Amino acid sequence: MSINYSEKIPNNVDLANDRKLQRALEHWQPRFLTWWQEQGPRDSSSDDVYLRTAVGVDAQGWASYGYVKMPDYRWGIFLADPIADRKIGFGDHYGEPAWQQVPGELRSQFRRIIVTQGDTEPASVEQQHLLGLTCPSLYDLRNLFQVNVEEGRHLWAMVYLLHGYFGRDGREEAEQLLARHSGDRDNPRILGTFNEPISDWLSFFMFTYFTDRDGKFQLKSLAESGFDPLARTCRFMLTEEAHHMFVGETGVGRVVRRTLEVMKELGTDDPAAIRAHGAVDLATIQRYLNFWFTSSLDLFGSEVSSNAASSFASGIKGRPDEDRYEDHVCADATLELETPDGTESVSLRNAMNEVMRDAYIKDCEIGLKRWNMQIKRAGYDIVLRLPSKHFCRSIGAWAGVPVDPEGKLLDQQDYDQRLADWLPSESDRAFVHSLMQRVVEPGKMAGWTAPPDRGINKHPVDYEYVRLH
Ligand code: BYC
Ligand code: FE
Ligand code: FE
Repeated sequence: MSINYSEKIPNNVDLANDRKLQRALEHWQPRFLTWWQEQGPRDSSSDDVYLRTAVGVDAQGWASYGYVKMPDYRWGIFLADPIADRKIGFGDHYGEPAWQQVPGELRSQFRRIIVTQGDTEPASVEQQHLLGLTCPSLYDLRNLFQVNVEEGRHLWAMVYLLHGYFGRDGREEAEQLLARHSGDRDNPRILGTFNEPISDWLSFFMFTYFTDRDGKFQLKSLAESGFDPLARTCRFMLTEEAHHMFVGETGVGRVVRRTLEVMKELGTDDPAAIRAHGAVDLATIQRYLNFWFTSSLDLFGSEVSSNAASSFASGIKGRPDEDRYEDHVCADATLELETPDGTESVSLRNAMNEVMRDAYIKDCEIGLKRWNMQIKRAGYDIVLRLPSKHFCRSIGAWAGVPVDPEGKLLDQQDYDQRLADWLPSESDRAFVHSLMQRVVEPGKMAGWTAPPDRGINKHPVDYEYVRLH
């Protein structure tokens, strides 16, 4: 089905033939726009931004480019095409037809997961609210705004499900999605990472590399869901997600490249000298990486989780790329799990969060390899590393356990003393903040980052990606 852009809410779900749902969503729409004006990118509403908008879900349709003022962006509801006779691919209902409605007995579990997913999307926009004011280039500013409008659309995707399939409860949850705010003391966002400030661009690049990648894995596992509208919506969201992680991978890579240039120019790897020259030393980059990676590991939940087991058993949430596994039921399988008290054998269903976390960690390694290749080619013997998955955890079996980045258990006192070597200190943050100066001349880059290899949609790097007003 093609997307009807003459409607208030572009969609490929035949909204025009469901007047009640259409009215409910049109009622929510102005609230979303008010939220966007208040919590979205600051002072950006009259800028013309070179953005990609989805005009169809097929290979050609989903990436149509042009200048848009963000409040006029066409946030729409798009589901990937249905798969005929789709069957549930895992758990106790393996092989049964996928559901077009939410089974009554699974309603509250589905609602909780959809709300949690939906909550992260506007949260990230709130976290990035002020970043535009200190953009390192117009190219980066445009990418920030692209990520922001798409996270806004991801919120729409979840609100559509809440309104369409969860009645009054769903409508109430949709209101709450605009009422909670990132970092709000009284009414914060649901998951930890989404209450952390993203007040500098190094954090933004780490967040889009590590935290959007949690998004990729959670969406992949929900794309397996027995509830077909959820699966289809997540499949389409994943096509957009790739760009967010691209922004993170190339963003960190460019910071590293600039640091290497400065190291070469100065003939030293002394952090103080590099900083004095306006670049970020590799040790600081490593500390930022440690922070965002470990915070994102917590997003997978506890190693042993009855929630995870019941989501898998009942067909709510599968494993990312479920068809790569042989056993889709996992009734008797077990997993050896490392806990602070030694190795424990647990039922695989209970360990699904850990299975996902391990797949995620493997995926995280790819960017590190690329960044390290640059460092090696520049002739330096320094390696960026992912810390142990037990380091600095706040959720699960390792929460609060004093483990160093190599995974070694330490005395609490020892650990506390060395933490500043491993995580960004106040002075690291103050230094990184001091670099954040706005650069908006087309093609110009802030001194702490290298330019990208190429521009967007075949345009040159010095294209006027945002026309500021
Ligand atoms: N912080 O059994 P447990 C994205 C809660 S990112 C705070 O261990 P479970 C995006 C948990 O909610 C993808 N609380 O875990 C990225 C539960 O609370 P209740 C987001 C946490 O339930 C960038 C309790 O602890 N999508 O899209 O198996 C930009 C015990 O839970 C945390 C999803 O997460 C935490 N880190 O799994 C924009 C998918 N971890 O219910 C967007 C939907 C756990 O007892 N969510 N808790 O009050 C889920 O599937 C699951 O809720 C979780 C947790 C994987 C998050
Ligand atoms: Fe998203
Ligand atoms: Fe994203």
